[in-house]
Amino acid sequence: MITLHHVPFSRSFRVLWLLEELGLDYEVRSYSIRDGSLRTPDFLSLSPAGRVPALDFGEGTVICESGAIVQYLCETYPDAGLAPGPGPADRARYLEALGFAETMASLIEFLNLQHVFLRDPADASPVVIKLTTARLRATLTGMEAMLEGREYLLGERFSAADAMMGFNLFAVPYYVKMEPFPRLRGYSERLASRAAFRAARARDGEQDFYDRDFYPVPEV
Ligand SMILES: N[C@@H](CCC(=O)N[C@@H](CS)C(=O)NCC(=O)O)C(=O)O
Repeated sequence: MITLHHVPFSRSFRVLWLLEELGLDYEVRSYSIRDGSLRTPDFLSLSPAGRVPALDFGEGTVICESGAIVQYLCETYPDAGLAPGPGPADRARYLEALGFAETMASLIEFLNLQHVFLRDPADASPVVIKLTTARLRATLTGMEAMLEGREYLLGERFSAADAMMGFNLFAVPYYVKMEPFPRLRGYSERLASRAAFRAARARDGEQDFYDRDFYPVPEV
C-alpha cells in the first residue's frame, strides 16, 4: 500500500492530488507543522529534513521532495500521460514548471514563516515581508504571461506540472490580491473544478496555521 506522509494544505497536497489524478489506492498519514511530529526519530528516518511530502511506495521505496515524487509517479504510470517524455518543446516547459513551482513555493514558505510561524520574542521584519511579497508578485506576473492562450501550463492538456504549480495558487491569495491576474484566477478555477482536485481536498484535512483570509504587508 502507498502511504503519503502529509500536512494539510502544504506541498504534500501536490502529491495527494496526483495520486487522485492517477486513480491509485493510498493511505494518508497526517502531521502538524506545529506539534513536533515532523521531528520525531521515526519521521526523520523517512524524511531526513523533517519535511512533507514523503511518499512510502512500499517495498522499501520512500521518496521525499514533491517534484521528485511527482516525476517518479509519472514515470511509474506513463500511460496516464501526465508528463511529457524527453523531447524538445513540451518537456522543456514541463521541467521548467516543476522548478518554477518551487521558486514560488519557497517565497510562500518564507512569508508563512514571517506572518504565521514566528513566535515571541522573534520579530517579523516588515522590510523582508515587503521584499518577499514583491518577489512573489513578480512570479505571478511571469505566470500570467505564460498562460496567454493556454488552459494549462502545457497548453490544452492538464499535466503533473499543473498539480505542482497549481497548489501554490491556492496559498498565494493569503499574501497577494489576485485581481490583477485574470488568467491565473481562471486557471485556478479550472484546476479546482477537476474531480481529482475535489477528491484530494476531501482527504486533505484542515490547515491549522492561517487564521485570517489575508495578511497585508505591514507599514515599513
Ligand atoms: N522542496 C520540498 C519542500 C518541502 C517542505 O518544505 N515542506 C513543508 C510543508 S509545505 C514542510 O514540511 N515544512 C515543515 C518544516 O519546515 O518544519 C518539496 O517540494 O517537497
